[in-house]
Amino acid sequence: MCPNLKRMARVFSGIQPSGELHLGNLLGALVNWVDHQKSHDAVYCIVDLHALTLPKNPEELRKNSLELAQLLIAVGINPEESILFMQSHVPEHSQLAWLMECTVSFGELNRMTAFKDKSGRNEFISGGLFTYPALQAADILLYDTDLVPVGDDQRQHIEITRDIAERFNSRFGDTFVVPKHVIPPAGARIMDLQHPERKMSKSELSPAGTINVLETPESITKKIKRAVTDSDGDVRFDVEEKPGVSNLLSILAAATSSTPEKVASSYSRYGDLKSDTADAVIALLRPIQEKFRELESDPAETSRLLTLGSSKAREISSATLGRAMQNIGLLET
Ligand code: ATP
Ligand code: LTN
Repeated sequence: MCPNLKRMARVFSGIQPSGELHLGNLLGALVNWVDHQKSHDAVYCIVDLHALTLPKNPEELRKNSLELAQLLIAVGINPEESILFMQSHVPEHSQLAWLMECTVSFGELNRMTAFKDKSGRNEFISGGLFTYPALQAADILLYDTDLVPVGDDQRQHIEITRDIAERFNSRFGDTFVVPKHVIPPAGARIMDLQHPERKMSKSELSPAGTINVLETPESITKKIKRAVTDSDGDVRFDVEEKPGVSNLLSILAAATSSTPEKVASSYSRYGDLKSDTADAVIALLRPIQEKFRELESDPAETSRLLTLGSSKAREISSATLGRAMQNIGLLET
């Protein structure tokens, strides 16, 4: 199929089953995923192969993968209307990834800040961690993706995907749609509550700084009350000078569909800002937690939905892979 055929714009995004889903994932990415379903053809992938780039316990990986699928549905992804699937269930991802590895240069991979971050923090650095962006490019390009909703930390990975697609198209003829990223205005970068200079992250061991989507109201309140602020007592959005307070303003703004600047103008005391932020987060998470408990009791239904997702995904991905293999000069079977 020609990738330029007129059709509804397609969004694609991915998330790793690498630990518990947190508020940064929800506000930076998933809220946007749910929104895009209304006006786009949406494809969402649990990138379990990407999770293997850092050492994982097999049982935990399996459990996290199923739980993440249930959480995504609980957040509002509709697997009957959109496509929701596991990356490892669609072999075209690994197959196209090799063509992508051979299209990207060592120098380009070497400039990725996510690799520098993660390789600096881990003892075992796999080859896969280095070539990770090639697999991510394959994920995106397989679906003739127009838009990729992600948090701010993924900007560089989408840029490299665009570079790979353009290089492939110019060497081998029109093969891939060149995608654009979509970064949400509020919540694009939710920071750790204890270390507001670094992002809230699944793989960073900072329990007091991370709010998980399944966390209890008591624990959420406690963590937000203890969040690091500063001593000048002024409620103002200023990421450089006041990272802790600005992070709370971003969270409250994203949870209430406002902007951090607008939210800041309603507060003069850190205590009030903290208690309203805790209440807004609890209210945001309550319905998600309730829906998750329902889904958790029926794992067979989740498996059925994932099988449906991978079969819909393969219809699209096999056509793109075939086109790429042919254009690059591989002999047909
Ligand atoms: P890891 O720490 O293992 O890299 P992660 O918590 O960064 O995991 P990912 O699976 O890499 O989560 O990301 C899923 C989505 O959530 C991506 O679109 C990413 O941009 C977004 N995201 C992750 N952390 C944040 C954050 N702190 N603020 C905003 N968005 C975020
Ligand atoms: N690298 C991303 C996860 C990811 C992704 C994707 C995001 C893998 N493939 C394709 C968007 C599109 C991350 O670490 N958040």
